Amino acid sequence: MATRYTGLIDRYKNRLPVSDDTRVISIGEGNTPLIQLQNIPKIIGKEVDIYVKYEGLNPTGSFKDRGMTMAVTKAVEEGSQAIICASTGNTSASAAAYAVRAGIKAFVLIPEGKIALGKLAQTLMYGAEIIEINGNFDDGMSIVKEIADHAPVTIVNSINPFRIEGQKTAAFEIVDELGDAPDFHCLPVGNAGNITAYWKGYTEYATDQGALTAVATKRPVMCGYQAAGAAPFISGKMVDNPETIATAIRIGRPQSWDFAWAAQKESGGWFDCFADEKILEAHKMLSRYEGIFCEPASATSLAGALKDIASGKIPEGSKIVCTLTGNGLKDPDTAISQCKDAHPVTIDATLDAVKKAILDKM
Ligand code: AN7
Repeated sequence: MATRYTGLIDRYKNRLPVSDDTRVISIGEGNTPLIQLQNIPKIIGKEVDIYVKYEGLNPTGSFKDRGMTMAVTKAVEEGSQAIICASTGNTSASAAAYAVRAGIKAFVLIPEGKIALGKLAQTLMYGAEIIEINGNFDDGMSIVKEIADHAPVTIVNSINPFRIEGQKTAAFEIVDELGDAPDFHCLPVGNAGNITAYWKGYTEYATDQGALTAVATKRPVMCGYQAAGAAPFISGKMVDNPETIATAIRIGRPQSWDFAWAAQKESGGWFDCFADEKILEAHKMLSRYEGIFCEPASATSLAGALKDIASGKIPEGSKIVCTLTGNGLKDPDTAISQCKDAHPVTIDATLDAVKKAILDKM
């Protein structure tokens, strides 16, 4: 029997709002690696079992593809000819790609000068209609929420419930691989769609909603981590001028505010926030100690896990999953600026010179 993987909608169609007649818009998203960390637990000297869900290996390099396959599939099913989103970069890249696949138009509102280079490159290549605004993500989001009354476009931000449906499959994959839910699930929080989606996925698997039988005996404690300059879940109120080097989560007015609080409360979890330096430290640790290159915002999940493991809030013996939401290649500028300690050498193209260069470094 052929086993070609054809995307998360095909894999989880029993638990998603599609029928046999639905034309599925897929680029093979999902099925991303759940990688067990080997070196970082030794370095921190704690008995913990940490996995990272490496969402940077989705077709456009971020977890957004999970929600986008579902949102664009439904938009097309409903006869939509165009989609729109506000974005800090990853949603726009994903929307642009899935619009191409569907043969419809994508409009993306992005904050001028605040999009990581790789995300801009992708969105340009996919041929989306890019609208740069003199404002931040939250400004774009508030316009997008009104635009559907004025133009024939479908919103594909995570306020579109089909986005959450698609993204919940990441929790399914984790439980399917581990055999049960982990004890703790750590993730970066920006607009708060993803924490909402994971909680929905874990809940469905633990409570036998959907077409299949319950596969998880429990749900994890949900830990949501933000950048200190963009941390409305820590201050308990919306933030007007969010700032962080982790531009993906430079968001002050999360749309899934109530859902995220529900996930935190129902799971017995918590929110915390980190200075940019701490986020970048975790970003570099993943590359230097595990060979895993994620984008800065993604590393917020590990920064949080490490702090809470060190304090004992996450006890030894725990099984922990950290979502790494996007690929490191998304933000080459921040990556390069993180590597001032690297000293590439330029030498003559001769055997002797190369030999000397190697022996000098041994
Ligand atoms: C790498 O692309 O909001 O809490 O417009 O790109 O579900 O918003 C991106 C969000 C974490 C936060 N990590 O997830 C956008 C956008 C990365 C991200 C988040 C984002 P949510």
